[in-house]
Formats: sequence, structure tokens, C-alpha cells
Amino acid sequence: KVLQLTLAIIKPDAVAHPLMLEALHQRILDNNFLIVRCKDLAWRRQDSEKFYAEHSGRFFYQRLVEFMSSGSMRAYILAREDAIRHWRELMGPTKVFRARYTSPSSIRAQFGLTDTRNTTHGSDSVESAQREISFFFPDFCVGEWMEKEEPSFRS
Ligand code: DAT
Ligand code: MG
Repeated sequence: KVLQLTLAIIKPDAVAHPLMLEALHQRILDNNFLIVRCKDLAWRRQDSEKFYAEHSGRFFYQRLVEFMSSGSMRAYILAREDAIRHWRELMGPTKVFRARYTSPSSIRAQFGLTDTRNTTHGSDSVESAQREISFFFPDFCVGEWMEKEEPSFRS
């Protein structure tokens, strides 16, 4: 099994509630993800616009950009076999009400407030994972990490 990295974010709606943040952190550990990097940060509006540039023009873009720069969030680099797919599965569908119907035990079903305030983010492909990891952790070098930190991981 091949180790894969993904970028996960706990969004401002969840970080604002310490117990929710704690529950989500635990959820990551309980699902066999290795936490490679973790940091708390807040975006300026322009960071938010840049990160979500692919959605500019969509009806929810302004709302999304404003929300994502409204408070602290927590970003993770997570490692696991098939990490991208597993994390997205754990999050559930983008839309909270769909999540509640189709994946009631998913993070977005349990904690999401609205389709925009939906608790977490996860990369959706190998390419976006690479882009998003360097967006948040510009100094992170996967080769160096493999070599120096000798990750042993569960799968
Ligand atoms: P995902 O976060 O599941 O990858 P996405 O990339 O399509 O979903 O959209 C990015 C974020 O934009 C999403 O997490 C919340 C917001 N969003 C997407 N679709 C929306 C909608 N129909 N209404 C409100 N917000 C939406
Ligand atoms: Mg997306």
C-alpha cells in the first residue's frame, strides 16, 4: 500500500468551538491518519480568494471567501494509504443536507451548519493536494520528510 498525503482544513465554524475542534482532531487520529504537519492560522481575504480561485464567479464565492477569512482555522497535512479518498469519505458530501441523508455518520453531516459552513476541507486530487500543501506549508518537502522523519504508518 502506498502512502499518500492530503491537505485537510478544519474551517472557522468548527475551530470557534473548542469541543468540536477536539472531536475532529480525535476523528483524524481514530481513522488511522498520521498527522504530518498541523498549524493554526487565519486568512486575510486575499488568501481566501486565491485558495478558492477555481470557484470565482459561482454564486457562493463571496460568501465562501468571507467565511474562510472570518476566523482561525487549523490546517493539516495528513498521511495514509489512499489519504485523499479516505479523508473526503470521512468528511461526506459538500452539502450538509445531502450529507445528512446519504452519510449520516460523516463529519459534515454531524457538524456542518450550512453548505458553506461545512466544517472541513479536503483536497480532491493528487494535483490539488500538492498545490494545497504548498499553499499552507511552503517549506514542506515530502522527500525530506520521508528521509528525516522515517514515517511508519498504519493502514
Ligand atoms: P468541497 O469542499 O467538498 O471540495 P467544492 O470544492 O465544490 O466542495 O466547494 C468548495 C467550498 O465552497 C465548499 O466546501 C463550500 C462552498 N460551496 C460549494 N458549493 C456550495 C453551494 N452549493 N452552496 C454554498 N456553498 C458552497
Ligand atoms: Mg473542493
